[in-house]
Amino acid sequence: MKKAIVTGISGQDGAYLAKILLDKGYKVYGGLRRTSTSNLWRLDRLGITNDIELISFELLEQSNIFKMIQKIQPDEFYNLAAQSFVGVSFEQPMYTAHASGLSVLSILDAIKSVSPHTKFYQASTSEMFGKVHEVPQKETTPFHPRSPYGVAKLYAHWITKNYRESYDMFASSGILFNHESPFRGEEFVTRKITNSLVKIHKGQQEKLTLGNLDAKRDWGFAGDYCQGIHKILQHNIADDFILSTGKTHSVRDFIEKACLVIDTEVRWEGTGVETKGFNSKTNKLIIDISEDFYRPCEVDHLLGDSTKAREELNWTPEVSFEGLVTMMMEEELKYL
Ligand code: NAP
Ligand code: G4F
Repeated sequence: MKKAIVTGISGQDGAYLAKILLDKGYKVYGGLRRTSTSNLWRLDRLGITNDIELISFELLEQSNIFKMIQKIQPDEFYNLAAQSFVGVSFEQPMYTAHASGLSVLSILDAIKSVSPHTKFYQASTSEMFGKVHEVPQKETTPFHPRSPYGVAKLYAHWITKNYRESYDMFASSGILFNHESPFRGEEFVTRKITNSLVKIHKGQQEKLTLGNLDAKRDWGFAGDYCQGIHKILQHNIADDFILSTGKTHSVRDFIEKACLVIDTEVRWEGTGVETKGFNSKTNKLIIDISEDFYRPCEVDHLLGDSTKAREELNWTPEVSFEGLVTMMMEEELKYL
């Protein structure tokens, strides 16, 4: 039985990846940081909470990381834990640098010292491309991060590569473009939109307040991407791979598609922060804009080219943009 440690087990990707590994017969150790209330709802919804051995894991605690790896001697280590919200990284840049960047060095160094057979996966991100130097972005596209989160993740990405090249470790990174699901945290824009639109639809909320509607993202389904994460560590050599759909949509497109699921059409008026969205049937204001949700520096346009993963890993995303939006809306309608 293969042993895998998955950090960030309480997060979106942690849940999907754990399910994939359990279905493949792995013994899964889920790294969980201590909190005063349980946040295992995603694992509960997948019905896998009791199949995972939960272990105490804190990104900033080097000795905890070292002892855990020494004791478990995992075959595979998936590092999904991070301060993952770009917006917060502008408010907490130092914490983000430690949690999403430097902490990866503790993990790599522990693996090198006490469990060198362990294959390591780092959750890298399209946010590292930031102010993009080419469209679409490939593994060879230069990086230009635009947030403290992107900068921290770039350190983690390069230190993973450096340990691979210096110490011949099996250390790979997946450069994943945005991937969403009903398990997405409510502060990220897609889930904020689906959650709020359904609440408005059910009379539980007045309106939805957003930031920049014109940003474009290459949005895929997290379940598909976690299949890709597993494939990256099964490849015959350690390497870096982009996972993306190759299609991009604006925040505004996402809203319009989501509205269709509840038989609503949006009529837009105004531009920039003055933009307002009305329910075209009732004329009720349902969307407005606040500068509070703008970032000091924006990533305007992400579009990934995942040819390498498609050819070398035989990975393809299955859920379309329309399928993703519908899945997220239907899950909100079921649970709200
Ligand atoms: P997520 O839902 O926000 O999950 C993040 C996980 O990290 C949570 O389990 C969280 O625990 C844990 N965590 C945060 N700070 C920690 C700390 N100090 N010590 C230990 N654990 C900590 O993120 P996700 O969407 O699943 O993404 C997984 C990884 O992929 C992240 O590293 C993210 O940066 C990266 N990524 C995501 C995307 C995307 O579009 N989803 C794209 C590219 C890369 P709590 O539940 O206790 O907060
Ligand atoms: O949903 P978001 O917060 O995701 P963002 O910033 O692209 O980051 C996500 O994807 C990265 C991969 O590229 C991951 F590495 C990262 O961990 C995270 O999962 O924002 C998407 C876009 C941005 O341009 C933002 O400015 O939506 C825009 N937006 C407009 N109004 C908003 C809002 N974002 C949020 N969160 N909330 C708003 O009200």
